Amino acid sequence: MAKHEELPIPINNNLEPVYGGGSALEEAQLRFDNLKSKFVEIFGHHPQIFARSPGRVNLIGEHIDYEGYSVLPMAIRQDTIVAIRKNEAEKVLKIANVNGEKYSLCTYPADPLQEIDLKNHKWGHYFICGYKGFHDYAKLKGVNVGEPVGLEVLVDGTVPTGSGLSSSAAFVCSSTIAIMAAFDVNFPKKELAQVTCDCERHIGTQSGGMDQAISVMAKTGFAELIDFNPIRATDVQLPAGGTFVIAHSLAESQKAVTAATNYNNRVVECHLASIVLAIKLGMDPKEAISKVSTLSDVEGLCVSFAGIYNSSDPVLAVKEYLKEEPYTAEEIEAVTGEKLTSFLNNNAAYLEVLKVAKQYKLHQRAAHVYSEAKRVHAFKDVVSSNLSDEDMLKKLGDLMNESHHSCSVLYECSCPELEELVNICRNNGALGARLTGAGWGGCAVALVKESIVPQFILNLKECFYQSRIDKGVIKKNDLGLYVFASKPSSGAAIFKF
Ligand code: NG1
Repeated sequence: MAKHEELPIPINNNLEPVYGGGSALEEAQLRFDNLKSKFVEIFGHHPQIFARSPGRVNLIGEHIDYEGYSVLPMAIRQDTIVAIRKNEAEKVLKIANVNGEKYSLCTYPADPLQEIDLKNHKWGHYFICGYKGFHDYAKLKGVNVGEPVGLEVLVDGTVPTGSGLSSSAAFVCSSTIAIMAAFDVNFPKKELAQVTCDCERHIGTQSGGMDQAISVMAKTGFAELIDFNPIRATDVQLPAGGTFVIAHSLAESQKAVTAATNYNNRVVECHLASIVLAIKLGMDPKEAISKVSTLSDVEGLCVSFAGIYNSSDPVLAVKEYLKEEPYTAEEIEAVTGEKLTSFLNNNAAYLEVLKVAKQYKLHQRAAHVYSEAKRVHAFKDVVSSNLSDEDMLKKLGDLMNESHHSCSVLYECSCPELEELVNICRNNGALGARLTGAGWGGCAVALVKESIVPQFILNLKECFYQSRIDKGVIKKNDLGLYVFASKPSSGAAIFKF
């Protein structure tokens, strides 16, 4: 039987396989009905096809996907649905949103080689990202999709934006899949995960690949261990009796705006840490610069070093060879023998980082990445062990707490609101709680015994959200959008009715 990741995106003629039954199905039916009627209102005819892709919550494994390490997310029920129709008569891409007040109609030429105007940010850019990604990949695979044609598109997204729940991946993946289906093509899931990850470079953001992989490959009822190079998904059955509660810190993480000091800065620090480690562990500087770019590239050398102490822990090499005090660019250049601006100049985003960075915390970032990578496997080992559900949940909670500590202290990607929220979760009975996603705002995820979930959510409302409601930061009626329990949901799908 073909492996799950090698299968194409499933095509359904009804909503049940994706949305299940009960109120979730009813809610989905309403959204699809609304999409259909709005599509007719805007474009004058019915859509040809629909595609959906979900957001995700990362349970453990933060800021390590771009270092080549496995992560363990699950899909959430919130998703983006894209309704689409080819329009052979007009070579224009028209992208509308059901929330037209917030997201006004965007139009683009049908030319897949167009450059995206990054200075003038528009929500529709994410669709064009997928459009370019699809055409690039079709060309690479020798699939003839003919002359560019117009597309009419209507989008409905329920993944909260800027919350660390991958609304952008849900949008890019559902767009790419809708475009693919409109052209009557269906690539295997793992190829789509790669295409949708790579195409984000068109809008100037970097992506580690986790979000797209889980959005495309998720299965109802399972979290997934996602490996990279090559992309692979392994089902992880979570223990009974535990539920993940997702809670928004209400600090919005503006990834694109803060990239140079936050997300991309950490990518550069890890890159530099890996080169310095490689050189200190005996590699020729020129070779290190050309061959090493992630901490996983240099893990083998670190593990060999640890062998001297009868250990296999790469953190020992970090402790030995990377000083705890931050490095200046000059200090790193003294090791590499080459200017940072010279060997990182093939990536514009890196150059932006170098312009604003005053120092580089190599020790802390590498210690986080290696220890977090280990915690992901420890998490997977715990769920596959013979422990009782009770003991399993306790151990998983401990790993989540350790992960948060590492993100907060070593990787410095937390913020005061997330610290407050994580503490409130723990004080109200969570077995473990941590920031999830990139951090610097966005959501926390807490592991909570199923039996106390309603009370837990009430307590969060009282201890964290009430004061914010009183100050008018959020509306009382919107609370359900900011704090909710989540079960592992299904991945991307195409609908033809
Ligand atoms: P979010 O939280 O969606 O911005 C980002 C990256 C992930 C991963 C996490 C940190 C994108 C689209 N997503 O997630 O790949 O690196 O941060 O673990 O860049």
